[in-house]
Amino acid sequence: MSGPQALSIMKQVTMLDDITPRTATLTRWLDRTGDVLDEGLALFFPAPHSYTGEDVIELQGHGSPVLLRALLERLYELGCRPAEPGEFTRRAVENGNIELSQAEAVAACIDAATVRAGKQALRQLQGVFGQHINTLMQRLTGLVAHVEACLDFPEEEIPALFFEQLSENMQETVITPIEKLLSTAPLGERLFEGAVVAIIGAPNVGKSSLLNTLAGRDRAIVSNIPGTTRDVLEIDFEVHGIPVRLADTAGLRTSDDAIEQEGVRRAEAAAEQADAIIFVADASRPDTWDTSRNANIFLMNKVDLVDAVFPPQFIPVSIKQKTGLEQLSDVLAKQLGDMSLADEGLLVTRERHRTILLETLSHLQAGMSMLHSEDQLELTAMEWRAAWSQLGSILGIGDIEYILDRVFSEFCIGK
Ligand SMILES: Nc1nc2c(ncn2[C@@H]2O[C@H](COP(=O)(O)OP(=O)(O)O)[C@@H](O)[C@H]2O)c(=O)[nH]1
Ligand SMILES: [Mg+2]
Repeated sequence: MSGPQALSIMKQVTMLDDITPRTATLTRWLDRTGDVLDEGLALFFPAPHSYTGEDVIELQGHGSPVLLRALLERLYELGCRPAEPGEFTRRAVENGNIELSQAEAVAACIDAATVRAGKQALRQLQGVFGQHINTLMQRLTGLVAHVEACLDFPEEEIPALFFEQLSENMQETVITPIEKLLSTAPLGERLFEGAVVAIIGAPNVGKSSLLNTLAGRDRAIVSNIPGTTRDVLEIDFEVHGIPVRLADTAGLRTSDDAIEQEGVRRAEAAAEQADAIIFVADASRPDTWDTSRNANIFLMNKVDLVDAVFPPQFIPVSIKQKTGLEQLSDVLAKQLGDMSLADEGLLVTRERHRTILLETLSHLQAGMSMLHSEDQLELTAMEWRAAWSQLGSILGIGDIEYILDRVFSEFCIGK
């Protein structure tokens, strides 16, 4: 519970007269007739040093959904209402406890599917990303101030070097850093949204074996009978900390069997929607070495069988002997946007941020393109101010209601 009445409602439902702040207190909560609903812990975080910045009460029960519902009913009677999705975090933003990109990081921490994603979310929660945006905004403010100064004193002669220096400064201290930030978006977004990878290839080349190996367990049926896999089978795993949904498919071939035909159709559909496609060939069967396939990664499997010379784009592996699989992971991670970033402090992890940064860039560049004569200075200043507002919306500065609604609609309830 969060809000000015949280404490008094807690006292009514638990019959506690008082509670020590930030100390777990064993208590019971009661229904309307005074019957005990459950026994558990009560915690009180007084304003302003709480998550939301308001008085916050936590009641920790045994977790039976039925008893929890009964407790909620009682709390509603006493004046509570269910929180909107993300409302606790929203209040934290509105009360100035955290800025908006930190609030988004809370959602990311909850959603993180891999340790690497979790670490990235935590950095954002600690405000590293927000601070960087803040620095860019400050630099931008300084540069806009230069332009405005010229506008305010039109009678002053503008030195010839002025435009050149200004645009150089803008490029180096604002535009280039934003471009650099944007280049991290493919990885950053993948870390949280995950990637879909499809395995395709002729029947019997080892597609299902590959899925099982990457999954670390026998998920797909492997056999030497071509046409064993007939449906699309998916497993979740991770490469270099990037969550991946891997789809094993039916072997691509013409078949009279109606079910297998449908399997091939589904295989093609899965490949179309994938972020990356792994095409598998069989080293002992040159008829499977189809280099014209639309794929991102070409694997030559079963190199344990023959010592063949094959087209250079193929990565040699033997799933049976587990050789070459590390190289496959590296290539796959790279394909999914991974770059060996020494410092992952600054990744763009959300589509909202990417869109804003792109918009910011286009305003900055529009301003740059008009930065050669005095009569268009006004327009440059306008574009750059627009860029500043864009950046501000990452942190929640600007049309706050609109931005908050958009961000918190993605939250789960109760956070
Ligand atoms: N020698 C050898 N056999 C393999 C290798 N990988 C898979 N196989 C065998 O190839 C056959 C077909 O494998 P499977 O994964 O079902 O192929 P799929 O039809 O492409 O899914 C099975 O008998 C596997 O044991 C490998 O690296 N070396
Ligand atoms: Mg198969």
